[in-house]
Amino acid sequence: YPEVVTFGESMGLMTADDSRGLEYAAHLNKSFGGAESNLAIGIARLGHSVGWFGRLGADPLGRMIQKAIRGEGVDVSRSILAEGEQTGLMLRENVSGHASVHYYRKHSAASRMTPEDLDATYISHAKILHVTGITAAISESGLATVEKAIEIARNAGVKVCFDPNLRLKLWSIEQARPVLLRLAEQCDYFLPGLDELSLLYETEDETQIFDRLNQLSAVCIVKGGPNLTYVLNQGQKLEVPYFKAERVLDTVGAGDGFCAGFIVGLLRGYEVTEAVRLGNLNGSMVIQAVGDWEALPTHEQVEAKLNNKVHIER
Ligand code: KDG
Repeated sequence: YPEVVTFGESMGLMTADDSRGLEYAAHLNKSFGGAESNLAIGIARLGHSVGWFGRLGADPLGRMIQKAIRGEGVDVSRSILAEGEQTGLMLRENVSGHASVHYYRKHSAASRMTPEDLDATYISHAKILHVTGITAAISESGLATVEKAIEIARNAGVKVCFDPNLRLKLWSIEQARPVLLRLAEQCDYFLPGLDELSLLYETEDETQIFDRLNQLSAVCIVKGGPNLTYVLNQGQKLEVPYFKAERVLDTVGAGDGFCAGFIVGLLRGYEVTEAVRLGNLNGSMVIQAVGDWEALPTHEQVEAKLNNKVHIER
């Protein structure tokens, strides 16, 4: 059984890497994305065992996604290719520095995920279960699946990591708030961004935000501070600085890369701040190339970066 288990919606991703945008671009670049599969790929590249599952359509996109995730060394044995259902899709463009995403995922196979799709034995044998608020947002049965998975994990003593991944194109803040705050109470590690917390707690006042976080039993890791990540652990607030990225080409996936590094740090028994440091490093590397997961580093690349090793290609 894998050390980490995660699940969620992965979708085809078509990007207009053309300043004319989706409306006028002649070609689209084809890949896929999904917060949880991004994370799973990140963990596999760092050399740890991880399982990702989701409901995909038995269609070309679904097969492409399942094969690609498997090819990254992630266990996909519990994922489902559902006959007669469709894999979700997202389209992206970046016109004059303005990035936007368009989802085609209503009634997708993933949104039909139900608690019956969960393999309780598989989850119970993991060390860490990672879930995100995206699965809670896509449908009522998606939310029920997240809640059931958390219950299975908690009963088995499996640690639960939760990234709210607030997506306001999927639900309103009024719909999201009670659900995400309830899930935050059920996890061991809560991994929100500072911008998400402002919306969830309806304040930009950081003192108030951190007071609210201190009421949670979870260790809270707050991404997106001024070039640093905050750690709130048993009433203590610590700051872990970012690694400077040599260039920033695409920030999508930074949070998932962060969570992958952080979880690997936990698996290795690092102190929380050390695990956050690995998360920061991982996040800083994924943003240096276009794509949600393609530039996630391997263990060797992370080691080389930490030891400032010069790499000679030929
Ligand atoms: O965190 C990156 C994800 O947002 C991206 O890969 C797509 O999962 C996705 C979503 O729902 O937006």
